[in-house]
Parts: sequence; C-alpha cells; structure tokens
Amino acid sequence: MPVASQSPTKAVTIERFIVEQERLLPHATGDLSDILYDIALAAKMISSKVRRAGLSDILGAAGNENVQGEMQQKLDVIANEIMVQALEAGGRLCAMASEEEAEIIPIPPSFRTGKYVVVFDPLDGSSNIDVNVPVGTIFSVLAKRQSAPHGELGDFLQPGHQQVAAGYVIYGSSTMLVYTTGQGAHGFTLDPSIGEFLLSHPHIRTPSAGKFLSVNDSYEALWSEPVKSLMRRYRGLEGGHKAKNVRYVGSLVADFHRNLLAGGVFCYPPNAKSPKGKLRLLYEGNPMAFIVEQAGGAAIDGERRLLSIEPTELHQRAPLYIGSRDDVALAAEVLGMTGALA
Ligand code: P6P
Repeated sequence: MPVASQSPTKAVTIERFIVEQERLLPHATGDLSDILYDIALAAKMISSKVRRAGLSDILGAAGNENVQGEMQQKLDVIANEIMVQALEAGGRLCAMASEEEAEIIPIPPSFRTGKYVVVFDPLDGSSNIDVNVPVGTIFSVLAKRQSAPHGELGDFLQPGHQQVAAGYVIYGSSTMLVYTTGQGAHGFTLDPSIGEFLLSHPHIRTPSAGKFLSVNDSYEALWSEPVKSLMRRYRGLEGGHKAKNVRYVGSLVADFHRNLLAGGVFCYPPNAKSPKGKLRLLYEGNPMAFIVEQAGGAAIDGERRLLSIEPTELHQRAPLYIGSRDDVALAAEVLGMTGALA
C-alpha cells in the first residue's frame, strides 16, 4: 500500500492516515475510523495530564484500590475517565471494559450504540508515574459478537486473532501512538506545538532477532527449570547463544516499544506465586501481540500462539513471551511448545 510521503512539507496526520487506510477496505463504513479518532483525542488529553503530573498535585495514590487490588494512582482514575468519556458518545460502541473497572462499562442510554467494543488499560505502568518513568495506554477493538443490542461480556471474550484494531500510546520522551488494523503497524509522534499526531514510523518491522532481553529476574527462584534455561540462553550462558543486553523498565509499553523498534524479547513467565504471570490477556497481551505480529514478530504464552487463547474471564492473566520472531521461537523450543508461532 503506498504510504503518504514523509517529507516535512507533507506531514501526514493520524486522521489523514486513518482515512487513507479506510479507503483500502471497500466494505469499511467509517465506524472503526471514528473509534480511532476518539482514541487519538483521548491520548492527547492523557498526554497533557501526564506531562504536567508533577505540577498539578495529581501525583500519588488516589487512596483506593482497583479491581486488581492495586492502589489506584490519581492519573489512573483520570486516564480512565478520559477514555470512557472520549468513547461513550460516538455511537460506535455497544460497551467498553477497562483494567480499572471490575465489570464491563455499558454505553449510557442517552447515546446510540454500535457494533464494536473497546477494552483498554488506561494507564499501564502507573506505579512509575511518581518517578517520571514512561507509562502508556493500551487498547483493543473487537467486533460485537452477541445478538443483544447492548454489549455483553461475551463480546469481549474473543481470541486475540479476532481483534479488528489494537494499539498503544507511550508517554515517553515524546508521546507516540502505535496502532494496527491488520494492514501493518504504524507509529505517530505527537507534535505538541500543533497538537497533531504525525506519521513518523510507517510500516514498522521488528528485527528478526533482537539485542534486548526484558525480564524481571527477581522472580528467578520461582521459575520452572525450562524458564531458567531459556533465560540463561538469552544471557549467552547456555547453548552458545549471543548474550542480549538486559533492559527492564517495569512499564510494559516502554519495554515493548523499545524492543519493537530495536529488536528484542519481553518475557513475563509464570512463577510459583503467579502461575499465569501478571499481565492481563485482553488489554495488555493481545493488543501487543496483534501489533508485533503485524511487524513481523511473534507472541506466545509458552504453550501456544497468544492470539489463539480463548478467554474465559475479562481480567484473566497470561504468561507472555513477545518480540523478535527468532527470540520468541527460541522460547517456544525451550518451553516445549508444539504449535505454530503464528
Ligand atoms: P513487575 C506495570 O504494573 C505492569 O502491569 C506492566 O506495565 C509491567 O511490564 C509489569 O507490570 C511489571 O511487573 O512484576 O516486573 O513489577
């Protein structure tokens, strides 16, 4: 697909890019495009809050716990409200779901409903907020599957390969939005001087083998022997593999984004205390897996392709090995996975 020119005089806004992509799909109605516009607006609003967090006395915990039992940060609550308000009125959704809310979020009766659902983590890595480490927003869009007019839990419990769009925003040294609709993975950088996301990384391709390993090895004593062996191989201590540089921010979006662009593998293995690991499937693993596969990478849970998992719960967790294809293939081999990577 021809990608609009990258010359500075022909800056391509995310809105224009979305329209160009929509034109490639004859059956497209524009509903998905409208959802992506709304998410881009929410991203600008959250970015503005995050950029001023240290100045607006909104740092620190909100004083209550979320459904995950984690102390909610004030920005978690604000980001969640921004996402809900940006999406509920557009008439494109029949429901939403959020890491911050135990149950699905219905569309208020005053608004029309549509044929999609969106599930999101409004501010992933929020424990890093007070120390100015990059955080992010992650989202996944699915087509409604149940027949009822309003969204139901079943509309969300679909395997990740059913996603129609997925993306993330990283609030880092710059604010970037990366998304896919299945036509490649594309990155946009926010120019705060004009308030526009401009195409900066068209058709992202992740290196087949990466130089980075992202894992929290404080859990090493709790890992299985195959996982321990895999990490020794990534570190060049076993099997004659080239040692990778360990880079672990503790913020999925930051670790994933660096590895996506530079090549590498992010691992959150199961451990004796958390047999499914920590990361949530629907709004952390699946959206990242859709993006990485579109960029030529892979994502597994150690037993199967991540996007093939049939979810049974909204907030279910899944182990995650995601990034450069050859690095994930090594994980599949060492962990004894038999199915295809993708
Ligand atoms: P740990 C942040 O809380 C998060 O959900 C992800 O963004 C991050 O990758 C992970 O947890 C870090 O978890 O156990 O290494 O602190």
